[in-house]
Amino acid sequence: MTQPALAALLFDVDGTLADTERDGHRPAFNAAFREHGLDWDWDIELYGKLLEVTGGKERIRHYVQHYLPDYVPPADFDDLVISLHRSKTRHYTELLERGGIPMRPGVVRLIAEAREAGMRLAIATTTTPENVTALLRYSLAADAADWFETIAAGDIVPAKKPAPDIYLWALQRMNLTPAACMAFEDSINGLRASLGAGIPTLITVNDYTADQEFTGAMAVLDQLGEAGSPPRVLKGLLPSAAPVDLTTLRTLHATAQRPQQTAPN
Ligand code: XBP
Ligand code: MG
Repeated sequence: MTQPALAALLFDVDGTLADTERDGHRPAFNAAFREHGLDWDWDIELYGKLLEVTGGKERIRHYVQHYLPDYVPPADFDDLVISLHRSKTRHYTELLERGGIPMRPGVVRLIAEAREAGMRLAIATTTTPENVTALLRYSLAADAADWFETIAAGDIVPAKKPAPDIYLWALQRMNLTPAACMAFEDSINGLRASLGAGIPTLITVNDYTADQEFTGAMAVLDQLGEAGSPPRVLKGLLPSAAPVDLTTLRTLHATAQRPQQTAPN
């Protein structure tokens, strides 16, 4: 069977569009803990382990269950988690507003080229919607949220990545088949989600995910690259040594294996 033409690019946010985890989400969690009088502190190494669990509220619960054996949760623990997470979101979006986190190399360039070519664009992420719109607004362009036909984010589906649900939700909203799309991810949880939805996926790793095993990805790169600093290919092949552009993506997509879709959670 021939592959349908590439019609849409679906982007993960954290770690893919921008390196938001270590110096964005992590300090925002810590600020929220301090604000609530808690002495919890997630250092860079611990946070790398906690990233195993996607979703901020889910991550806080996981931390309490697995790292604080002596902590006795208060009767209103569910409310505490919600309050902590609200405070974390505020700290995080304020950090973005201060211009705290740039887009990763090649992201602005590729999105501009895709828009010019009329390629359909979407976001598929586990992070809170306000975080996405703040990042797009302050690190991409004032109206950048409007460039994306669908922003699938946060609790919109109960089962977060690695479940395929957020991608399936976006596909349904856009009335697209997975084979007509390409996903951009940075982590194994993200790759499981996109492949589970049947979408061919390109990985750009970051410090937290560089050692993960990306079986099934079309290719694994260190970044999308810019003129003068091309991507380093860590796994798979790129059709050219140039920064990743639409021509590269179309060639990769035309030859990609079609991942087998799994059932939603
Ligand atoms: C992103 C996440 C998110 C953020 C925090 O994963 O795991 O949980 O760290 O976001 P992915 P919230 O890049 O795979 O979507 O605190 O808003 O949940
Ligand atoms: Mg990610």
